[in-house]
Amino acid sequence: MFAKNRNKKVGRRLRVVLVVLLGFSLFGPAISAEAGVSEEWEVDILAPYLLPDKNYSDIAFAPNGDLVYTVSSSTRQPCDSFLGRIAPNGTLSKFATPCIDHPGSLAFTPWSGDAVVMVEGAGYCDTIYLVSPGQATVFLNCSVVVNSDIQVAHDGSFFVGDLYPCRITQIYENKQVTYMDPAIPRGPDHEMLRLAMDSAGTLYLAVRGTNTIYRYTNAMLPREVYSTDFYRPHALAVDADDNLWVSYVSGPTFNIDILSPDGTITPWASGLPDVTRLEFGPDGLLYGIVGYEIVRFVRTDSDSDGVPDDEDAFPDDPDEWADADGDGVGDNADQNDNSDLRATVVVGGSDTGVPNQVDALVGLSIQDYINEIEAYEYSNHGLYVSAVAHCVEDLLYAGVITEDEADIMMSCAAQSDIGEKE
Ligand SMILES: [Ca+2]
Ligand SMILES: [Ca+2]
Ligand SMILES: [Ca+2]
Repeated sequence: MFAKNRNKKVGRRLRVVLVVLLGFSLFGPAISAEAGVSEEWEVDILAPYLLPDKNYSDIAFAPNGDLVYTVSSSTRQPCDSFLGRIAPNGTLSKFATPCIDHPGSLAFTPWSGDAVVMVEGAGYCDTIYLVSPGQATVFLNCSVVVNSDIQVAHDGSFFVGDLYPCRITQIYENKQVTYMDPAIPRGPDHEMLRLAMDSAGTLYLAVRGTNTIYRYTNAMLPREVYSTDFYRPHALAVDADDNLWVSYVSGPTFNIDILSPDGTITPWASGLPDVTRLEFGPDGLLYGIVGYEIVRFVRTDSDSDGVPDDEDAFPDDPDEWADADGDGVGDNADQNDNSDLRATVVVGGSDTGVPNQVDALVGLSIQDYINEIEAYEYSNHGLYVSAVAHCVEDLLYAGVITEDEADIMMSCAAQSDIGEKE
C-alpha cells in the first residue's frame, strides 16, 4: 500500500554493521564512567595499563591504518621497550624487531612510510631511527637534545621539537633545517612541548611551562602567541575542520577543550587522568594516551545500532534510528515515512474534526488511509462511499474512533462529489 524506499534502508544497515564492528570495546568498561567526557562520548581502552615498569610514549597511525605506539621501559632489560601496533580490528602485536631501547616520540616518514622513532639517549643526545618491521636504522645520530614531539608536514618533511635550547628542526629525506627560537623560555619545567599542524600547514607548539600555545605560519619564524587560555597544555591534535584539541591541567585532573579557528573555546572533556598524547585517526575519531592507557573516544551508542545517541531518534531501540515524518514510529517499522499528520481528519474535502491519530505499530495516520482511498478513480460516488465505510468500520471496530466520529466521517464522504458523474 505505501511503498517504502528499501534500497535506502539496506544501505543504512550495511553502514551500521561496519560501524558496530569497528566500535566494540576491547578491554571492558569505559573510563567515562568516572571521568567527565560528555554524555555523547565514551572511551574505549585499546591497550591496557602497563605501569609501573613501562609506559606508552607516543602513538601514530601507520600508512596501513594500524595505530602504532612506543613503549618505554624503566627496567632497561633487553627488549622491554618496544613498538607495538593495534590493527583496526583491535588486535595488538609487536611492530619492530630488533629491539629499540627507550623509544619516545613517533611518526611515519612522508617519503617511505617507515616509522620515525626518537630514542632517548644518554646525556641529552637523542637519536632518530627509521624503523620498518624487522629493521631499525639510525637516521640522525644525536640529532636532538631532548625529544619532545614529531609532526609530519604536508610537503614531504617532518618537524621535530627540541627544548634545550628550544628549536624546531624540519627534516626532509636528504636535508634538515633547524629553526632556533631563543625567545621561548628554557628550563626543566618546559619539557612538555607538543606539535600539531592544520590543513594550511600552520604549525602549533604547546609549551607547558609558559601555559602558551604558539603558532608558526608560512615561514617558520617569527612565531606568534596563539593562545594562553590553557594551563600547562600537555597534548595537541587538529581535526578535519582545523579545530585545535588541547589537553591541559585542571586541578588534579585533565580537561580537553576545542579551540576553533575563530578563537571560540568549547569544553569537551573534564576529570580525565593524564592526557599526554592526542591524535586523530583516519576514521576521524580522537585517540590518545590517557591515564597511561591507549584509548579511543567513541560517540555513545546505547543500543549499539551504529547511530550515536545524539543522532538517534530512538537511542534505546536497536531497530530504529530515524523518524522522517515525526509520527513517533521509526522509519523501519513505518509503512509511510511521509505521513499526513494534519490535526483533524479531512474526508471528501470537509474537515470532520475527528483527531487524526497514528497507528503506533505501522506508522499510518487515519488521514493516510483516507488519502489512499481518495487517490483512486471511482466510476460512481457509491463506490467511494463504500470504500470510506470499510475504513471507518475498521477504525470503529479497533476502537480508534467513536460511533459519533464514524457518523461524521460517513456524512462528509456522502456529501462529497468524489465519484460523481460530470
Ligand atoms: Ca536506535
Ligand atoms: Ca515515522
Ligand atoms: Ca508514518
